[in-house]
This record gives sequence, C-alpha cells and structure tokens, in this order.
Amino acid sequence: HPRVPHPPHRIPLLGDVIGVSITKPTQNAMAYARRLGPIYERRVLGYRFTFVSGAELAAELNDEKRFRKQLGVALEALRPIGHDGLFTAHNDEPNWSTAHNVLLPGFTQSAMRGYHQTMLDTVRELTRHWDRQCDDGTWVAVTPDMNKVTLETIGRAGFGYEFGSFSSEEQHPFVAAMLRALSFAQRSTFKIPVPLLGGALTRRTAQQNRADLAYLAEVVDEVIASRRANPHERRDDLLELMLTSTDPESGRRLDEVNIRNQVITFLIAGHETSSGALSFALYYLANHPEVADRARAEIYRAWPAGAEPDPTFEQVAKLRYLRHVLDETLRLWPTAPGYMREAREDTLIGGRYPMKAGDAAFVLLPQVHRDPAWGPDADAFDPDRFLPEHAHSRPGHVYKPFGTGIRSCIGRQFALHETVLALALILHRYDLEPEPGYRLDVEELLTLKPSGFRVQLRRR
Ligand code: MNH
Repeated sequence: HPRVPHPPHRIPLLGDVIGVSITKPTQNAMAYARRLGPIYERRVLGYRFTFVSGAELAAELNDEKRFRKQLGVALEALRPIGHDGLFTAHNDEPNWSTAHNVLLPGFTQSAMRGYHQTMLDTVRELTRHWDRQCDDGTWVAVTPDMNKVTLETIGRAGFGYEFGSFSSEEQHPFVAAMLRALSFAQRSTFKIPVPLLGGALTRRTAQQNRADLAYLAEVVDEVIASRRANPHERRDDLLELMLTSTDPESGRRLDEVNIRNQVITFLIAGHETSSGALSFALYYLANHPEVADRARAEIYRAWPAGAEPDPTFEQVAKLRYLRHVLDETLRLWPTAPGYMREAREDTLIGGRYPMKAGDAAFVLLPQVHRDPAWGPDADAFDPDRFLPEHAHSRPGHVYKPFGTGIRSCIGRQFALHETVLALALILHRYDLEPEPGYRLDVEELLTLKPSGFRVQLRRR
C-alpha cells in the first residue's frame, strides 16, 4: 500500500509540529491539503491525524455502513463542558439514544412552526437595535450582533429563557464564559502544556476555567429552576420535553445532571454555528450586490417594499434563492469545519489506504466543499450552484455542513429557518455597505466566524 503523504520536515519525537497553528487550525489544515492532496497525515506529539479533503474519499467516509462518528481529541477536549450531552456523547453511551429520542419531537416541522414567532420577535429586536445605528455613518460590527440574535433565539425558543442580549452593549457574561471555556478546551487538546504551540495553560487560566464552568452550570440551573418555578407556563419547547417525556424505545427518562449537560450543549451548539453562518452570509451579501438584489426581488415578492413584513412560517420556507445563498455560504465556510469518522471494520479507503477498525480521519469540510469536482470556479461564491437543475454538476454525498449519519446535526431545520428568516428581514430593511479594504479574516474557536467585519446600514 502507498504511504499516506505527510509534511516534509518531520522532527523526531515532536513530529510535524512545524507550521502547526493553534489559533487557525482549520485554515492551516486547508493550506496543507492544497500542498499534500486529498489525504494526508500529520503526527504531533505522538498523536496521528489523518485529514481527508478530496470529494471521493470524503464520500466514502460519509458512508454510515463503513464509518461512524468518533469524538477524537478535539471533542474529547470539550467533554469537561458538554459531558455526555448529545454533541460530545460517545456513540454507545445510553444517554445519547435516550436524549436523541426524547428531543427528536422538538425538531419536527411542526415544532419549527412553534418556534417561528419567537424567532421573528428576536430578529425584530435586532432590527430595532440596528435602526438606531442607521444612516449616521456608524460602522456596525456584524459578528457580535449575530451572536446576540442566535443566543437569544435558542435561549427563548429552546428553554423559554431570555439573556437580554439587546438591552446591553456588552455581550452576556454567559457568552464570555463560554468563549473562554472553549478557548481553554482548544488549548488543552494535547493535554500537556505546550507553550511552543501558543497554548500556555497556566494555573491562572485553569482557575479561570473552573470558575467559567461553574458559572455556565449556574446559568443553566437558573434556566431550569425558572421553568420549575412556573410550572403553569408549560410550553412546547426542548426543556419541557426533557423534563417531562420518556424515551419510547427504552422507557428511560433524562436525569437532572444530563438535562444540565444538554442545556449547555444546546446553548453552545445552537448559537455559535448559526451565528457564524449568518455573519458569513452577510459578508457575501454585502460584497455581492447582484446577489443581494436577486435575494431582495424574491423577498419583496413576498412582502412588498415600504410595508413592515409579517412573515409566516410557510413564506420563509419558500425563499428558495435566499436558501441557496445560505447553502453556498456554508459550502465555502461550513462554520463547523469538519468531523471525525472512524472505520467500523478494517478497510481500505480510495482502494489503497488501509484503516484498521477504530482508525479515524477528519473530514476537512471547507476543502472537500472546494474540490475540483465542484467545477473550475469552486472558490467563487455562486448560489446558483444549488439550483435543482445544477444538481448533476455537484459531487455527490460530500456537501455536509450539518455532518452525516445518525450523529448529524439535530438542529439543522432550526438553524435554516432562523437564518433565512433573519437574512430576509435584514435585506428587506437595509442596504449593507461593507467597510472598504476589509479582507475576510476567519477566526477559529472550534467554529469559524468572520472577524472584524463591519457594515454601514442604510434604511431602504
Ligand atoms: Mn449542529 C451536530 C453543524 C446549528 C445542535 N452540528 C452537528 C454536527 C455538525 C453541525 C457538522 C455534527 C458534528 C460531528 O459529527 O461531530 N449545526 C451545524 C451548523 C449549524 C448548526 C453548521 C448552523 C448553521 N446545531 C445547530 C443548532 C442546534 C444544533 C441551531 C440546536 C438547536 N448540532 C446540534 C447537536 C448536535 C449537532 C445537539 C449533536 C447531534 C448528535 O450527535 O446527536
């Protein structure tokens, strides 16, 4: 069998540490993929990482019959935050299937209908906030405001809890604690202090991390307690499902500790990635006026210009072009930049690279989504790729911004509805003037987000 390519300059013991980036690992892995090809291996401090970025190999890894999710070191490092919550649970942990079954009814189409009004109210808080910064030359920082929208949305729609993000200029302390905890987790991936990799874990940061985790748990306990204190306010939401329903398959219910783990998981998984998706979409819309105009034409057909739109669930679901804008955004910048897949049995991938049962490879989505199989203009932003009549020119089984198989994203429909709704109201109401000279700077903290992207808003 041929050897899997690896970077030149392998150092004894340390391995391929030259060029490792702790702050931008995904973009770093993408740069190596461009040099080393559709599959390559990196060894760092005794760990071996295989990166797959070619469409054909990725399609194999996505096959549930041969492969399944593995947490890998990155998600293992998140266990102190998510424990056995859905995202960080091992495949065979009983709480995974119990929680999956208990929560599924919270993600049906009829459940989405139930969240629609809450999502709409939250976006209207954003536009009220933005109306105050319109037409006066203010540069509005996009990503922090998208964080506010998506945190409020999952808090209110999922758990009936308001963070009050729009009543203060500052981000909610939950967000600050969460970001520090994620950053600590990212830096603790290699379990040993590696100042060499930019990740000095001092006693002070460890102490801060303990305080942050305790604070996250405290907020979540308050979310749960406020529901328990108002039992008459029964709602159709995720918290109600977890507190009251039984897994029809096993007859089991979720215990107190696991519910807390799920709430933390949902508050993080349910807002970080959607916020990045909205921010990247606004970046592309602001920089492609012809795309924004086409999206507006569709939006104004539903809600004529000049009047306040009052979107229904069905109208939002019918915004096909805007949906393609989002699909294309998540092709170029899938905000969850990949996932690990482990072999169920000994196998060969690409017919020639052996993987033993339990061996894993990381599917490097942004690179898979730019494979030459997407065409010669794979790096260009073009929402029309997602027109049904162009399906034949897209490679099969590799467009996976929401992951693949049984462990794929449970919140996919939730994310699509909230983001399309938000983009529709924003485009209906404002022209977006991007800051001249801004070059896309993608910030990484497990998820990807545009950093420092600002716009001037003009009321239409
Ligand atoms: Mn989400 C899993 C991407 C929005 C809740 N999500 C995943 C995975 C990807 C992903 C990829 C699979 C990871 C893996 O295989 O290791 N998620 C996204 C993206 C968006 C998103 C790109 C927005 C855009 N996710 C959301 C929202 C919620 C959510 C919104 C909640 C309301 N996601 C989850 C949960 C899981 C998950 C929970 C874990 C599911 C499981 O393993 O059972």
